[in-house]
Formats: sequence, C-alpha cells, structure tokens
Amino acid sequence: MPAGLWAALGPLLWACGLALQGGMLYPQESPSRERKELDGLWSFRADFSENRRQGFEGQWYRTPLRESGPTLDMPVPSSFNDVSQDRQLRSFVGWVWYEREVTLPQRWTQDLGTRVVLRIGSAHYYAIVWVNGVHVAEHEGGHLPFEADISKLVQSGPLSSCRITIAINNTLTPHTLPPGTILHKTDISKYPKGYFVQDTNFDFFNYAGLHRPVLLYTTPTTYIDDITITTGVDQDTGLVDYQVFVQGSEYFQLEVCLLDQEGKVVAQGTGGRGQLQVPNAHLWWPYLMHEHPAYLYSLEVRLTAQTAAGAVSDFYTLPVGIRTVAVTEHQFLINGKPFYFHGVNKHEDADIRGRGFDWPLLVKDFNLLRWLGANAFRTSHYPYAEEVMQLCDRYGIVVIDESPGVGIVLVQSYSNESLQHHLEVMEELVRRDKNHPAVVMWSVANEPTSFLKPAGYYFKTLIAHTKALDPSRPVTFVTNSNYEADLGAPYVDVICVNSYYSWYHDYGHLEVIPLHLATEFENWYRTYQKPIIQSEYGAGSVAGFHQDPPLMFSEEYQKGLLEQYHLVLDQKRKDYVVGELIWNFADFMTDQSPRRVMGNKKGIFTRQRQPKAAAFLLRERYWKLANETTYHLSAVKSQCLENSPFSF
Ligand code: BDP
Repeated sequence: MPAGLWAALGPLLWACGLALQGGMLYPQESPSRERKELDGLWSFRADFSENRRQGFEGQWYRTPLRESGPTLDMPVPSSFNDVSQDRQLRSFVGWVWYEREVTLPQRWTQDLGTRVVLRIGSAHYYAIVWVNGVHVAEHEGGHLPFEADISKLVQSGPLSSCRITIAINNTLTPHTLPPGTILHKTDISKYPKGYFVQDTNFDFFNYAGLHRPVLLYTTPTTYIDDITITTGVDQDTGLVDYQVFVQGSEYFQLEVCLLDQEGKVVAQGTGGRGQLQVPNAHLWWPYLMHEHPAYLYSLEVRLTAQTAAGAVSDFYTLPVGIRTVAVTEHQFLINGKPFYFHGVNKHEDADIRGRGFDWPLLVKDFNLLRWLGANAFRTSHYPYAEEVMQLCDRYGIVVIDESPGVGIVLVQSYSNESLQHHLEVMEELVRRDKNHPAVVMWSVANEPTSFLKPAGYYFKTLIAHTKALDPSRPVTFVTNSNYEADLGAPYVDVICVNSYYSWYHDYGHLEVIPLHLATEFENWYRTYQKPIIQSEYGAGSVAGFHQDPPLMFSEEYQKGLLEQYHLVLDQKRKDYVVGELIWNFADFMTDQSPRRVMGNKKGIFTRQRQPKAAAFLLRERYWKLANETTYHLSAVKSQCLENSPFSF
C-alpha cells in the first residue's frame, strides 16, 4: 500500500486489528510445545563473485553447500566479520550463505497434528531461507525475528533430517533501515574494475550474519498464535486486559489464569479477551524505585480445540508486569510516580562475535548496569535480542525501545518506499515487544535530518501509526537538530536530545558546557512544553590515557565533561528534564575513519567491559539519584547505602 494511503487508512486498519497479522510469541517449551536450538557450527560461504549472484545462478540451496565449493565453519549466533583471518571477509558486502543439517525427532515428522516452525532470531540484513532446497521464507530487516511453518515440508516424506540454507545480504540502500548507499568507484585508473564500497551515515560497524539464536519449535496445529496484554491500576487493584489469538480452528475454548510469584492463582478468565482484576496487586517497579522491583506474574493460557483428529490442547505462559506509564508536560510517570531515567545507551557489540548474541556477555552487562545503579537504557540504534528484553523485565531495567531508523539523512530515505518499510518495522517491533513491562517508550529513529522538508510528514505519519499500534506507550524519536528547525518534534511525547558540547566543537573547552546546555534545554522546553531526556552526551577516552589538566581522549577529560553536564542536569531535573543516558555504555566498533581509534571510545566501560574513571563517577551519581527518587522505602535506601560507593 502506498504510504499516503497508509496515512489515511493505517489507523483504521490497526484499530480493526488488521495490520498486526500473525503473532511472534517467544518460542517456549510447554506441555504442548518443544524447542530444538540450532546454535553451534554452520557451514558458510561468502559469494565473492563479481555480481555476487553466483550462489543463485549455481543454486547453492539445492544441494549441500560443500558440493558447490569450499566452506568455512561459522558459529551461530555471531557476526561473520571478525571470526576469520580474512580481511576481505571482514568488510564483505553482498550475499553470504549459511547451511545446517538438522536431525528431527520422529514425532515431528510423523505426527500431522504437530506444527514445526523454523525461527530466525535475526539475520542482518536481507535473508532468504530454504529447507531441503525449497524456498520457505524471505525477510527484510536485520534486527527482528521471522519464522516459517515447515510442517508440510518435513512431514511430506520419510525424512529424519532436513537441510536449512540461509542466504543473507548485508547491502544497505537508501530505502533499508538503517539506510546506506553503495558507492561504485568507477575511475579505473584508481580502482579495480567493478570496485564498490558500502557507505553509511551511522557510527557503528555494519556487522552481519545470523546474529541471534536460530531454532525449531513445535506447536499443535491449532495453537495460541498471539497474546496482547495491557495493564492498568485502579487504586490497589491491578487490571490486566488480555487478548488471545488462535490459529488453526474456529472451535476452541480459552482459559487464562494469572499466578503470582508463589504460584497462587490471583485471577482467572475465559474466552479470547477480557479483563483480569488483581486485588492488592504487586506492581512492576523499576530497579531501585521500590524494595521489590520487577514483580512479574505469570499468565497461563490454555487452549482446548476440537479438531477432526480429536481434542487438542496448547499451553503458553507469558510473564506479566502490572504497571502504568504516562507523560505530563514535565514528568514521565511510572505507576503515577515521577520516574527519572538514569542510565545508558548500549550497542550489541563485543570482540570477535561482533553483534552476535552471547549469554555470558549479556549477564555481565546486566551485572554492570546494576553495579552502576542504572535504571534504564535505550536500545540505540536498533531492536535488541528478545532475551535482552526478558532480562530487563526481570531486573526492572526500563527500556526505550528503538527502531533501526538511524542514519536517515538523504532525502531519498524519506520516500514513500522508505516510509512504508519503516511502518512495517515498527509493526514488527511492537508485535514482538508489546508485552514487556520494561518497555516504556518507542523511539522510531535516531538523529534523522528532521529539519528537511519531508521529515514533517514522515514523522507525523510514523508516530501516529506507532501510537495506533500501541496506544499504551509514548512515542519519540531522538534528535540532534535545532529546536526551531525540527519538523518532527511537534509529534513526539517526550523530547529526546543528543548533544556533544566540547567534543565535536569547542574542543577542550569544558567551561562552555553549562551555558550551552542550559540555553538548549530552555529553548526546547519553551517551544514544546514536553519533558526532555538528555538521550546522549559523552566524550571519547582511551582507557589508560591520563592527563591532568584534562586533554581530549584522556579519562580525566571524559569525566570532566560529564561533570559539566551534571551541573545543568541537576538544575533542570527539578523542572522538566526527566532523564540522562550516557553515550555509551561500552566502547564499540565502527567503520574505519581518522575520527575513530579502533572504534568509538565513548564507553564508560571498555569493549571488554572494564570500567574507566567515568564509570566510577556515574556510579556515584546514579546511586545518589536513586536514593533521591526512591519513594521513602527504607529497604531500597539501605540497598543504596550498601551498594553506594560513598555515604549519603
Ligand atoms: C551520536 C550518534 C551515535 C554516535 C555518537 C558519537 O547518535 O550513534 O556514536 O554521536 O559520535 O550523534 O559518538
């Protein structure tokens, strides 16, 4: 549908529940569901042919990959870029091929009442999937899951194994998210024939490959396809509105049951939609805001269906946090109380694995967040793995959930084609993350050229559709443009502003920060009367570089710059500033450039997650902020005291 038509019909379609077709529930084991993880070594080949199409011309998906040429061992999940010793593979642009043989349990291939689904957590950027040489799925976008029902294929013959082939292309164009441009260097006196490079307008390395878990799972053929939860609070009573979507049959019964953490049933219901009421509900509170943060109930959904083959049951359990989110002219409220974001911006980035999902890394990062006293992060600049969102729910780390709308700079990237894709990505993101209590706001983009003429219509449409998809959360995008010129700002609920005073200009002059920042905040607030988050600020430092008086790139300069920001944040948070998120949690890899020293060094932790001086400064600040914004709960106060690096 053309974007103009979306603008007109979109909200209506969404209101009718037509746009969000098909669920994307996280695959889980239950008495009716099984999982088979496909992580480990896959066979791999990059197509280095000039047009990058040799794999399609030679139909590499038809026979085992080893038969069409040499293969490498490639770990999944991982980016392929930093695993090998091949310089060309590190910066490869085009199609790469992954393949894995899987042995299937007999029941999966013989029981026609079993539905077998292949799920790919993420494949950056464009993916085509075949099973036993048969095309089963295609997906655009590198940060969200997609699935293929492969039951018919695996149940069509005497098979006990299947061959999964996935071709992935990391090329970015003005219409992808994030956008990019392929630059063809045609001067043959300087470049070899056919030479091209990928150009982008974002500041992180375009890692590619199978970045997140790949797995097979089963459901019965009549199954719980999706669940949507929204929660509210009426005095002491928690309200859980639920909607359950079923596929495979029209004749079924649904029972839902809400259990507390002790396993006690606190509310029950029947049917596809309804409201559960929980007297004296334990609310989901952010980390450090309550003595028992992140309280999760379990919503057990039980489906019973009558099919030709007899009665079928399906079970799915969804964690549910009861909480409310609201925005006033100058506050961000969680459960009716002012919430101040004190946290970080992250990246999915680490040595060797690149953007590949890794449990030890994830747990380390959450331990560091808690050590720091951080209560929030933004998923800069793309949706993170679902497992990350689950940990945020469990630990009470509040999330601003961002789309991959980063580097939207060129006017072509505001075209109808781009807008259409951006709408689809928001739909996929909301569909995946809508039930996470930790997610309190959607961010549709980071630092677009929102002063360009088409930006007004683009953001108006995008934000309106995101709100129609999910009326329960505020929507923003993150800007670095001027308050007078920003054509998207009128449509956001919260103004998120990035600034790099005394870093990208006024080099070395930390003293100018307070005036710059105070003036900027006042201008934004006077113009829009909306709460403001300092969504990025920071300075680069190379761990171990020391200089006093501070010079740029020393740990002292990074610390000194943060201190100047904090002076103003401490004044304005009394009025309308509702958060501060440091850029960045950890050093991360970027494209090579004279401005980057083996990547971006604005981390308060190194890429190996060791603290720089700035981490200790922020730790002190965040625990102090936590102490001030906690609602007089002695247990949290004593936790603050215990963990705080200083006494109050
Ligand atoms: C900001 C961008 C972020 C960059 C950062 C920087 O949003 O992606 O990494 O600048 O330059 O403007 O360090």
